[in-house]
Amino acid sequence: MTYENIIFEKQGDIAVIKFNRPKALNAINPAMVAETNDALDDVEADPTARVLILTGEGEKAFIAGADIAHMVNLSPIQAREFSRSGQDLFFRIENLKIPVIACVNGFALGGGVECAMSCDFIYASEKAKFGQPEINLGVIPGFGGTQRLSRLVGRAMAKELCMTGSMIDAVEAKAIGLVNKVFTPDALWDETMKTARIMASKGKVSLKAAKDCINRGLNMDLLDGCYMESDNFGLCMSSPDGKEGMTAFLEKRKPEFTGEL
Ligand code: DAK
Repeated sequence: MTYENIIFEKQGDIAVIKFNRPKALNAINPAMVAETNDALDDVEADPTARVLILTGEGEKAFIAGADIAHMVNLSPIQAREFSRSGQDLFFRIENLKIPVIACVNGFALGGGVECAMSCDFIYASEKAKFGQPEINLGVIPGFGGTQRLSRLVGRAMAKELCMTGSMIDAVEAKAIGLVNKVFTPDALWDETMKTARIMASKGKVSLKAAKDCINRGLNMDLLDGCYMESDNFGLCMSSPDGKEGMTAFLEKRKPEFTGEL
């Protein structure tokens, strides 16, 4: 597939998807959803891809939301389909078998912040702005925002953001737990890559197990979550990388994780 709405590349074992409609501040349209799904097929099929980074092309935006020009004329059935296609994509990102970092370089609004929240965590530029402005358009978030935002920042803060449509800057986004770290615009990419490389050097099975346990455990009670953790712990122990990690420690050397299953 030739991509027109994203740029997809590999930098060593790090896969990168850049949303690429800078003239429309990278607003999400159906073609961008389809291309991103296609790139994710490649990422999933590529055993050498260890971490995925999502970011926006251009200096202004990560994603400024769903494409309003596309949405304005949708029938209710088409709107539901569009909403489902975005939700399915974001579930796919959330459950991807490798870690995903959102590198938010500018506006992350509406579908943009919803996309970022489906990643494992968010790094942001000092210039980034976050918000769920759908209320200003007479609608509500349609790509999971009411659900993921409330789980991340709590229901009162999620309500304030969804019910006022106000934007917050990166420092405030960090203060409420939406963003992990904030960097100068110049440092953002290098710092994101640095963290991606750290994760890429770890064992594949244990990365996936940590991701699954935290994602799925949040929807369980503590006891069931801890039982799930025990099962995953056992799985990691029996993986080649688990054996290598512990053997390397005892032999006082650096582990060499191969990602072998
Ligand atoms: N859609 C389409 N075009 C957009 C866009 C968007 N979300 N955001 C920006 N653009 C376009 C602008 O129209 C403009 O195009 P031209 O006029 O140059 O052709 C270009 O990008 C540059 O934008 P501005 O000139 O406005 O740039 P400024 O720096 O002055 O302002 C801004 C930047 C981000 C504050 C402003 O562009 C803005 O407010 N944008 C809209 C942000 C927004 O409301 N985002 C949320 C979109 S709604 C659902 C499914 C999904 C959703 C809801 C329901 N169902 C189907 C039920 C999700 C909804 C959303 O995400």
